Amino acid sequence: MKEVNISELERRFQEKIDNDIRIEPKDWMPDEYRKTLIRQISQHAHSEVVGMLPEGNWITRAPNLRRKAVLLAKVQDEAGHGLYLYSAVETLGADREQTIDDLHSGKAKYSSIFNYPTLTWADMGAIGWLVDGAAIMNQVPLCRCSYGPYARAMVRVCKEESFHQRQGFEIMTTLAKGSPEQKAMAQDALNRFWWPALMMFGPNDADSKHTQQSMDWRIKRHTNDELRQMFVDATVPQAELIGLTVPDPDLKWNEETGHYEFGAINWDEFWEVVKGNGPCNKDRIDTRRKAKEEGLWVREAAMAHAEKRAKRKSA
Ligand code: FAQ
Repeated sequence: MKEVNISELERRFQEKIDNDIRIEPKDWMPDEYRKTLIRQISQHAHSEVVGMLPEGNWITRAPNLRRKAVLLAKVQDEAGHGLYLYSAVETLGADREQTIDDLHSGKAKYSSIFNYPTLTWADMGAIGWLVDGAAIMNQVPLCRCSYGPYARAMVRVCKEESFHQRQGFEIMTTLAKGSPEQKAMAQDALNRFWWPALMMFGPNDADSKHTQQSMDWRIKRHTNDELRQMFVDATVPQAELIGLTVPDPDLKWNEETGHYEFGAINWDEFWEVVKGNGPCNKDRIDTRRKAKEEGLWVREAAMAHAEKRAKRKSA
């Protein structure tokens, strides 16, 4: 067989990327491309799984049966997203258990947003509307990501996130139209989740160490700031529609650019949360660790059952 040197492989790889031909698991890829994908997709998977916790706390306290059933379905969808994403990480040669252990040891990151507490029912509305809204803004372009398994997982994830966003907006609309106390609860949830939702998009472009390379590889199709701006432009009119106020005194429409200008993000707070010092970081990781420990007997029983069946089949 003809020997192909690395620079030729790299040239062919980049040519595929430039022509929007998907990279598949068995294709040659540079180590750094593989590493970047493992990092981003595993962080994304962890975010889905940790993201179940703030909402999971409200399943037993949902105000009626319909709300309970819908929230339960949403949280189950998030578990499903985690599973597709962990599978996508495995196609890159990463070990799923190791990836999860890295989350539990505090080595791996997950989205900053899930380290804030959910204090009232209105927070379920704010999370669906703002957090899923931000997730969709970020993830729709990922459906065109250059790595096939990630891009395909995103198609289904985005369909489900879209339902999640609508359920959140519907909760907020109902509360905003309700009693003065209910409207105040919705406003309070918006006040607490607005800025953390803007932080979800990651640091400003000038401070984002991975964006340029990820754009060159067509993993990311937009920069963090571009996506954040798209989110603000889409969401401010929604808040106005339901009579809520975005908690930003510097927010104003710029007629010339056709975009909203918004105030400064507290990046110190963001990095503190990312470093593990947010209000709920410790609680979230402890809960995940406990779930793994307490689920050990289920995994062992499933393995024993599978081994027994395999033995019976081969006998
Ligand atoms: N939180 O150079 P960049 C969801 C880290 S899913 C924590 O800009 P990149 C569904 C970043 O990892 C939400 N860390 O990095 C749901 C990097 O650290 P590293 C999750 C953050 O990768 C809804 C460093 O800062 N979505 O919500 C954050 O180019 C409701 C420098 O940053 C995804 O994961 C942050 N917010 O851009 C579930 C989408 N931002 O790795 C339940 C896929 C940045 O060097 C309920 N991911 N960092 O140690 C992405 O699009 C990208 O990875 C970004 C970051 C945009 C998150």
